Formats: sequence, C-alpha cells, structure tokens
Amino acid sequence: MDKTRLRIAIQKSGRLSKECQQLLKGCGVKLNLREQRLIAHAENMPIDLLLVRDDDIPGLVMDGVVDLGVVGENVLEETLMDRQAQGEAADYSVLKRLDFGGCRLSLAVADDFDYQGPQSLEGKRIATSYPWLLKRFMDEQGVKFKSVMLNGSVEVAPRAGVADAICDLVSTGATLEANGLVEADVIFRSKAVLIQSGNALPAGKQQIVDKLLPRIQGLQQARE
Ligand code: PRT
Ligand code: ZN
Repeated sequence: MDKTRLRIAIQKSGRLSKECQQLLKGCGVKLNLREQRLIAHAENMPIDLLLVRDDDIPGLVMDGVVDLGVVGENVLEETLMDRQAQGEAADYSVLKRLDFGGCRLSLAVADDFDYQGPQSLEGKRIATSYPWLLKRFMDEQGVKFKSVMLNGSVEVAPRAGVADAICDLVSTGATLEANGLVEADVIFRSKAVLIQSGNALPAGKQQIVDKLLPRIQGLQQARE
C-alpha cells in the first residue's frame, strides 16, 4: 500500500455504503468499485478506499491504520466507550457530521408492557448490540438491569423469551411494529460522521483533506 495516498475507510455494503460512495463521487473522486474488493484506488486522486464492516471503521481510524472514515455516531460512540474501558487508544476527531445515516437508539418494549419510564426496566433483561451506550443511559437514570448482548435479531428477543425489552436502532419504526414492540425512550440520536485519525497528517495528505472538506460542505448545502 502506498503510504502517501490518503486512506479512507467506508462501509463495504450496508446502509451507509451508497451514500458514502455518492459523497466521494460528488467530491470528484473517481472510483472503480466494480470489483468489491477490500481496497479500491481512486483513479484521479491519491486516495485509497478501504471497504470494511462498519464496526471496524472507528478502530481503524483510532489505530491510525486509515486516515479518515465514515461511520454512524452510534458505532463510533460505542467503540469509543469500549476502547476506553479496555484502556486502548481512542484518538480521533470529527471533521463533519453528515446528512445521512440518521437513526436513533431506543428502548423498546412489548406493546402490552406497562412502561412508565426507564425505572420500569429495573432488574429486567435488555437485549442490545450497544451495551455501553445502554449502560451509560441506565446509569444516568439510576436503573439497574441485565444486558443481553446480541449482534443481530435483537427485535425478536422479547418474543423468544430471552429479554424483557430491547435497545436497538430505529429509523421508520416498521421493524418494531412488525415485532409487536413499541418505542419507549430514545437514548441516543445518530448520523453518519466523517472522522480523522488523531495523528497529524503529512502535508500531502492534509492538502487532499483540505480539498475534500469544502466540497463535502458544498454538497450538503446543496441538499438542504
Ligand atoms: O455489515 P456491516 O456490519 O457493515 O453492517 P451492519 O448490518 O452492522 O449495519 P447497517 O448497514 O444495517 O447500518 C449501518 C449504520 O446505518 C448503522 O450503524 C446506523 O448508524 C445507520 N442506520 C440508520 C441504521 C438504521 N438507520 C436502521 N434502521 N442501522 C440499522 N438500522 C436497522 C435497525 O437495527 C433495525 O433492525 O434497521 C431496523 C430498523 O429500521 P426501521 O426503519 O424498521 O425502524
Ligand atoms: Zn455492523
């Protein structure tokens, strides 16, 4: 890998990938993404893209393996708290909050659950993929609970009897409804963000970032 080229990590396939590719295209970056490989080289600028799982993006940026990354604040914040708890380095900065990937992390309960606020979940089992964000919220509320870690199918946990409530991402609410659940409390609001590693970039790379940022700004304004 050419160390002089700016490395940007984006989600390989998922809810952020289309918009990320569009964003780069809008900035004038010509990508050859026909073959969905781990690395894609821009044809007209010294930029390499790393196409990875979204969960890997904050770590790649914080470890300085890539220079920039685009990821949901939900994943960023969860990774940050996890790394801080493990005593791992977690240095990064947010260059721009983007206008896509919007969602909220919410507590949800079965539609027949008598929810009177977070305290209704005292001692209950809550299924989530975001244990740290959930813990932070519940600690603030002074409510003790049991975390049930699930990396997928969180919304079926109450029906399957493995949890009393869930804490999951919501956008339209259709998934909750389809599973007989209702949104009880929003604990975190998220959008995609462009982040940069904590290390100062060499001048050549910094120049590219300085070129990209106003273009991103312009694209977002045009969409408002
Ligand atoms: O494979 P990889 O690990 O990269 O992808 P992933 O499956 O972990 O993530 P993906 O592609 O689903 O989401 C990537 C990011 O998009 C998330 O981290 C959020 O920042 C953002 N985002 C925005 C969402 C949603 N909206 C969303 N609705 N991520 C997930 N969902 C899921 C949610 O988990 C639930 O299952 O969609 C369902 C709810 O949607 P509604 O519309 O029915 O409410
Ligand atoms: Zn993921």
